[in-house]
Order: sequence, then structure tokens, then C-alpha cells
Amino acid sequence: MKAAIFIGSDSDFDIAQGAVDIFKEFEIGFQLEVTSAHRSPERTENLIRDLEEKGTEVFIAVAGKAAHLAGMVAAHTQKPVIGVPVGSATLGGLDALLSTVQMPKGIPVACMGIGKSGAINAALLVVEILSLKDKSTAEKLSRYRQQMAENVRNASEKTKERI
Ligand code: RP5
Repeated sequence: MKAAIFIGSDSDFDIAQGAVDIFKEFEIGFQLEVTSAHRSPERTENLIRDLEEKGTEVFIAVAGKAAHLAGMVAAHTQKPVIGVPVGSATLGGLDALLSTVQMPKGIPVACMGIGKSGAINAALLVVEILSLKDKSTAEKLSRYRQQMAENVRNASEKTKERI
């Protein structure tokens, strides 16, 4: 279980799906749990401990509103923690973004952008971290980037056909 995805509520799942899809594509073993910093603090602490015992190397925390899940997880582990702010109907995610990115010095959280792109990038950052020690993951990442570049070239050709 190399990676963990914590979501603060089941309502965050659609956003977290972006990270799930990347982990499946890269064949990264992961565990996803709904757990909240404020509604289920003990469960969150216990999960961190259990996952560390199972070999989890990086945690992703997806949460919205006064999003302190990533910071709370970071307080309980020395593994890297990546926060993904979720957009809210009231403040559009700026609330969660500022809550996640503005960690006081001492306990860092790597904060991604708001929403699904942020979740995708969080998983890709995990892939990059794991690539430091795992050659086959690094090779998959290299192929993934080559494919993206190819997609841009194809999009360019298609766009020029519209002129
Ligand atoms: C946060 O509050 C969750 O991460 C979620 O983004 C937001 C709303 O949660 P629900 O009221 O939908 O459960 O804790």
C-alpha cells in the first residue's frame, strides 16, 4: 500500500476520482478512506498509524471548506502529505485552498490546485516521489509525458484544420 487517499466526506469522492484513476493507470497500490479531521479525529489518527505499518509512503488529503485534514494528517506522520482543496458552493474552494496552503512553519503540506486537476496532480506528484526509488514507475511516467506531448501535437494539427 504505497499511497493513501483520505477524503473528508463522501461528497469529495468525485474530486478524488482523479487521483484514483492515476493510481490505477500507474499500478500504484493505494487505499482510499473517508475520514474527517473534525468529525472522526481518532479514526484519522488510527488510519495513519495502520497505513504507515502497511508501508504507505505518501498521503493525499482531499477536503473542502475549513480544510484542515491535510494539516492534521501531516501533524501525525513524517511522510509527505499532499493536500487537495475541494470547491464549495459558498466560496468556490478559495476557503479550502487558503486553509490547506497556509500551513504555519514546521509542518509542511504540499498544496495542489482546487478540484479534480489538483487531485490528478496530487497522484502524479506521488508517482514522481515513488519514481525516485522505483525505475519501472519512472519509465511509466516518462511514457505518460511522451503521450501528453503527442496529444498536444495532434491537437495542434486538428486545430489548424479549422483555419
Ligand atoms: C469537508 O466539508 C469535506 O471535506 C467536504 O468537502 C465538506 C462538506 O462535507 P459534507 O457536508 O458534504 O459531508 O469536511
